[in-house]
Amino acid sequence: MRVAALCDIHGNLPALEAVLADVEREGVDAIVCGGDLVGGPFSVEVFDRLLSLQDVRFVRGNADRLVMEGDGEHGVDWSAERRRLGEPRLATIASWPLTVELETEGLGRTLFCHAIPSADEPIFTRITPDKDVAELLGDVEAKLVVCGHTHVQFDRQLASGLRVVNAGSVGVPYEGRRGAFWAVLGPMVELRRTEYDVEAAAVSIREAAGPTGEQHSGWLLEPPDPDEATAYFESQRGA
Ligand SMILES: [Mn+2]
Repeated sequence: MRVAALCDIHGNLPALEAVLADVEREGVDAIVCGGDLVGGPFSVEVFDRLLSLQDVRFVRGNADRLVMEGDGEHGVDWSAERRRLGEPRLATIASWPLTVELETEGLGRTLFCHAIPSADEPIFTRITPDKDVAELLGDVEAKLVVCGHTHVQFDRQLASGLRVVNAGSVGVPYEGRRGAFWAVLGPMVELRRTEYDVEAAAVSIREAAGPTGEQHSGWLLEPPDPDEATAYFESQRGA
């Protein structure tokens, strides 16, 4: 099958709608939502939109876990998020696994996770040494690992032969240019960027999300540089 990987949407509904239009044109067989659906202005709408689609699989990200737990950092009012989402949606989020494995056309066994297969927070980047990435990922029988979490796309092959792809972030990319970032798996790995009306999205996000909306809309209008984001994440590794 061919699969679209959509990670780190973070409640950005305008970005998701634009990506879903592209996904539809692409004619994939399934969507994997790679974690961190919530933690943003339109989490309820994003959740309901994705749950209304056929052939969507979910893995749980750290933000999805934090909203279940009802607290945490990242400048998000998690208790307000919990109230908006309500118990039935929270129960669904609680049921999401850390990994989903699918057989993708031309690429073989493909393991989807948010950060690493065994946990939703550890960080690695496109410049993390192979041996450190291999250690974090642990024993992987799949040929390809697809993750998100750090909001910077990459496609790399470890010395072991394992291919590791970061699909990037739909809702809060750190790519130094505007858009929504995602990936198509099968028969090739395609790192994709979808353009949408970021100016309009920034206005609606600022209005919807109060103080945190200011930060979120700022990230959209002036996207952080991927090299700077990568250097920052490297400095946080193991810290
Ligand atoms: Mn995350």
